Amino acid sequence: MKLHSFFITPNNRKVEAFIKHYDLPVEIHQVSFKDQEHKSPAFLKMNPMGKVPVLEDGDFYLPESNAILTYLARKFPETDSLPTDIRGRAQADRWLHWQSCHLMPAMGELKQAEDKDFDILVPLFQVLDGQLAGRDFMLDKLSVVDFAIGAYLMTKMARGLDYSPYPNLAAWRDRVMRLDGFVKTHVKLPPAA
Ligand SMILES: N[C@@H](CCC(=O)N[C@@H](CS)C(=O)NCC(=O)O)C(=O)O
Repeated sequence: MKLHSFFITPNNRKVEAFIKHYDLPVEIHQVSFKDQEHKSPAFLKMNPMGKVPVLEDGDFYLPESNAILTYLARKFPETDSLPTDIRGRAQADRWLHWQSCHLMPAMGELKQAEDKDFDILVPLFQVLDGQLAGRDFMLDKLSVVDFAIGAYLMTKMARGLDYSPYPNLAAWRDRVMRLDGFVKTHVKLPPAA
């Protein structure tokens, strides 16, 4: 199995962190953005969107980071990282969709904005803080959801935010940052020239 990735972005890092955390037998191939490898005909056969990550499992190609996480969780059930009961699974899906539909667009908008108004994150952080009250992880125990959301709160921009008004979120973020998978995928970039 092979993951086509570009380590620096949260959608890729969440999958790389999951693979490394559970030491899964998945080769990680870093796509060359510089050479536009992700727009090549061979790559577009795997993902016509021309985006990473993509998981290659034999003749099966799967784009979309959260779909990859749940596929890997089911392929390797020993990770015990995705609930199997109908309601638990629905809650996992709910938070994965929340990450793609609410957290990612807000973070993306902020990244582009010249005058950064971080207030856009307040309702989202309040929701996370509420969910994490009395819980160590988003779904009580470690799951794909912690990887999906965690990666977004470890970007360069997210590292500069003040989490002190959200104590449950702050404690969870510290906990998740210390997971093996995130430690192993932490990249220190040189300061911009
Ligand atoms: N919803 C997709 C987003 C994938 C995505 O936007 N990938 C970006 C990197 S995070 C990419 O490949 N950008 C290169 C491009 O669009 O040319 C996912 O969760 O995997």
